[in-house]
Amino acid sequence: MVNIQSRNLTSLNGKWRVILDPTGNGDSKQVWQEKQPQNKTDFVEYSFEGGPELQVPGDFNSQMCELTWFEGTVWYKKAFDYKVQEAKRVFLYFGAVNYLADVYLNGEKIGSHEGGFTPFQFEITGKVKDGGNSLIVKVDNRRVKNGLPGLGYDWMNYGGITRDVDIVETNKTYIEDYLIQLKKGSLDTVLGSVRLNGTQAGQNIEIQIPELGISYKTGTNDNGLASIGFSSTFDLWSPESPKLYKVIIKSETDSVTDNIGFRSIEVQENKVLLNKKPIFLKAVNIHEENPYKRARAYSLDDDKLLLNSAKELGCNLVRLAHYPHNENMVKEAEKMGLMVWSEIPVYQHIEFADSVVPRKMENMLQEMIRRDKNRCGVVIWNLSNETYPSTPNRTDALVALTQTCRELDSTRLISHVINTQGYQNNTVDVWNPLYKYSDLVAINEYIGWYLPWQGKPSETKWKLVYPDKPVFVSEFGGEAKYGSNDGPNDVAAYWAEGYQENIYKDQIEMFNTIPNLCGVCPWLLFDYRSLGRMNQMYQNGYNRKGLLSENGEKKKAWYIMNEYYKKK
Ligand code: GCB
Repeated sequence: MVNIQSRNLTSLNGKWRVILDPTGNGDSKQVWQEKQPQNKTDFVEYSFEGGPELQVPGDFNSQMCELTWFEGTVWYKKAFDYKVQEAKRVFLYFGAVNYLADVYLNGEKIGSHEGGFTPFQFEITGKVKDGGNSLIVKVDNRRVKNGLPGLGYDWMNYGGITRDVDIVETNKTYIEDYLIQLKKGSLDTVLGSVRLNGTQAGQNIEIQIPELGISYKTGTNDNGLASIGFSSTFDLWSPESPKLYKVIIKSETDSVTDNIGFRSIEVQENKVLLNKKPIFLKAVNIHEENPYKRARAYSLDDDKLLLNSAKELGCNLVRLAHYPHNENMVKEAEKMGLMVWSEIPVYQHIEFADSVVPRKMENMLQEMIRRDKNRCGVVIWNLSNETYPSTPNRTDALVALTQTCRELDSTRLISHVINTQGYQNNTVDVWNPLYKYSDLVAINEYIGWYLPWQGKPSETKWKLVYPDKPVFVSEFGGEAKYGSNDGPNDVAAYWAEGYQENIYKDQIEMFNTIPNLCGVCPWLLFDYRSLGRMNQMYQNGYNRKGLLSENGEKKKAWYIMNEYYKKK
């Protein structure tokens, strides 16, 4: 895999021709061969010519009214010119395609990918031609029973080539990967690695951080791998001072530049410590949707809209739910001083009994970590959300995944989000086998919305199975339609702003009762599209738990949360 950071990219973004294929016939007709009739008696029953065009990147649902609710196959085609350079290797990079992608170049299949939210690439050296080329991508966003996510989820299934497509050129031996982050628990020692790909495996390597006068030299072994370790005095990255340094990674045949920050994140004595100091995580949940465009967010402008609102709310962390968001989102959050919670779509209805599921989870985890492991802003890898019941299949698979995650990256916190805690006699009973393996006890609870309060919020009792771990309320809230007023005599009614506001007031009272509370995270920033939400009066295909409406209007609960964060 090429790390595309700072490389010269040839963008294939723009208009692509498409064939909509709701019947799934394109495979049997072998659409990717792009046969052209040679004479009038040649029968070819497909053609990209004459068909519609779609913008890439972008979800297809928001681009054509025929596709609004579509879950199925769309064939995409891009014709492009290319100049082959003998000395170069060439890769075709996709930021993300939701959900399955089959990729064909000049009539030949070059690969497939499963998973809607992580990047993938194929080497096309020797396959891309001098002059005209034709790239065809079959995109299928149908829900898959043994997919991630599975069949049921509470967000809009935006399909298509939703992120950038680029051609990346490298030298014959190139810097395939690097890790440059502080060692776990250290404020001054960098521990990492550089990996080369190509025939010239043994090379001199230099890491430069000009601002700090660092020029660290090492070399790769016969497998192209070098370990890195050096110390310095860094201006540490934090929400108040999100300092990033220009870092240059050089080999004899390649050079890559990145902007990297240095910080430590750990859990000690029931607390989350950032740079060795306790920090309260003032978070908000965000879906990757531009509410104004009613479309999948992908551009820097989309990302800024979401992140600026999180900042305005008073947050220092964003939970990017429920899948890895686009890379700009993570980079921009880091620049703005927002810590990032990143997660894979292991969400609710996962088919753990199917033996392919653990492999898929691990692939996605690797792809997420691979992309963002140098982003110091990312402080938490979350590996699952609301997986129940606690069957042995589920627990074994997620414990194994946690171990893999620790092997891939031991520097960040790891969590699993649970929502099956008990709640009786005003006592919350927090347990789950996965908490043993998590750094945080992350709880989703919707008291006041899906279930009634059982006593005064300020008198809530807590039974914690791991009293030595920090507790994070990763979701809470309730729905309100902006502008919907309370019932007669000011009695707040379901869906009214006042009702949601009361939930927030009660929740905040309850937060004071939670031992080891290290942060809270309302569900969520903006109202968002979710077709399973069927109350036509108030929801109409929207989950209305936003603190902001889909038009950006602030609901009453926004102000309650904003005040809470100001005081924290
Ligand atoms: C949850 C899920 C979140 C849902 C939310 C809700 O527990 O994690 O994805 O959308 O509840 O609105 O019910």
